[in-house]
Amino acid sequence: MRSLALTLMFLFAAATPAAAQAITVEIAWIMTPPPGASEASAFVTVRASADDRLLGVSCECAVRADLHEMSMNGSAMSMRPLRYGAPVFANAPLTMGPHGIHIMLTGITAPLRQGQFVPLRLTFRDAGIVTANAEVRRR
Ligand SMILES: [Cu+2]
Repeated sequence: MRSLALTLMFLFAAATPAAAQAITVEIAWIMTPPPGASEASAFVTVRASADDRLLGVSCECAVRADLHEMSMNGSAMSMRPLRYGAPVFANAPLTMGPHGIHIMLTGITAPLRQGQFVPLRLTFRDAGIVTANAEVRRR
């Protein structure tokens, strides 16, 4: 009986979220797509108080939001999906950019206008869902 109680204690401990994992969104923006475009790229810079992993993104502004990474394929840049997400280390922010990791918004559901703010839902392995208000801008 005693060992069952201990087991249960461990189970509850495991089910409790890691103490106050804090995510700070420092930058969040969406590159203004050309008129009529069905795709856009979004970028965030996030800091974590402990190692974490960005597993996925969603946005009401698009049918799909995927994590991509640009890489050199011979002499051409190409992008590939980050199937296992992107790590965020406690001592280094995750910094996205047009030539690196980005969020690919596919199937834009309404025009993204310059100056508009659009919520991005970021799902982290430990911190859970964090909403980032992304500004639509050129650069
Ligand atoms: Cu992409």
